[in-house]
Amino acid sequence: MRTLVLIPTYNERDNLPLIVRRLRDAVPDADLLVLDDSSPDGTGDVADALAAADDRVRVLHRRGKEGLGAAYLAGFRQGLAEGYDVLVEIDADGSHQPEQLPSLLAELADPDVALVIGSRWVPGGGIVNWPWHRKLLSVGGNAYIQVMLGMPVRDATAGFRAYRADTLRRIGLHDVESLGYCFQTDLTWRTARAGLAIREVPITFVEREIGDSKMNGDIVRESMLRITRWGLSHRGGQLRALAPAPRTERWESL
Ligand SMILES: Nc1nc2c(ncn2[C@@H]2O[C@H](COP(=O)(O)OP(=O)(O)OP(=O)(O)O)[C@@H](O)[C@H]2O)c(=O)[nH]1
Ligand SMILES: [Mg+2]
Repeated sequence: MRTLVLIPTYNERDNLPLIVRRLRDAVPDADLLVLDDSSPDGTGDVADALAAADDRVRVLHRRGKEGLGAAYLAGFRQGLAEGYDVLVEIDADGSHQPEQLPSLLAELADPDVALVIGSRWVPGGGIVNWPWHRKLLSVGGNAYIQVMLGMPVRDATAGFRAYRADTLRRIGLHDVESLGYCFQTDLTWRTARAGLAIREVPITFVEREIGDSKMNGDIVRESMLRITRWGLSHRGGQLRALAPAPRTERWESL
């Protein structure tokens, strides 16, 4: 399967060479596409140098910081146009370990599987070096998603994933509005609603050692708002389906 690994970057100058080297070792047959939002720290130049030294590495330079979702959408568009079979998402900061990517890709060998998520919250998965408040945010966020959307997924916010290209074509990307990390939940929800199979494999998430997090209050608020909206519409639909048919319809059928 032709595989394209998408690596979004914003100020990851020191992390990018490390993740690219680890990916080239772990999945030598995959192509890599760096999605850089004109990082002020010069990550784009570092990416260009890596691309110049290796035919399998390319860079998509974007105008400015537009959020993780927008960067991935641009990468998906390019990967689908180029005919890749599998599109992978991975953070540039070392939190997702390239050495665990083959175990995600192995699950896609089953043609019924549409999306594989590297999960922190299935048996065998875990987190190294996260402070308690980040764990709480992840556990709480996933619990809220369960209550509102009822998806059979333990780690719907996870950003280490492998999509079958067909899945992205089927779920429709033209009207995705999520900008921040909510993008991950959004696409998980679309995949589940399309009736496609999602599988989770355990991963160990390692907190970044170099550079700064881009997580902020706006990102959390966007997730809360959108998930609440999707949940109300979903649960409302379930309630309407349970309600008895209106009287007039019963008279008509007499
Ligand atoms: N192109 C692009 N990449 C982004 C943007 N925001 C975040 N990223 C990248 O997305 C990945 C995840 O972002 P992080 O800042 O590590 O967020 P996080 O993993 O939730 O936070 P930490 O655990 O603190 O690292 C990293 O590779 C970032 O460089 C963005 O607006 N545009
Ligand atoms: Mg990170």
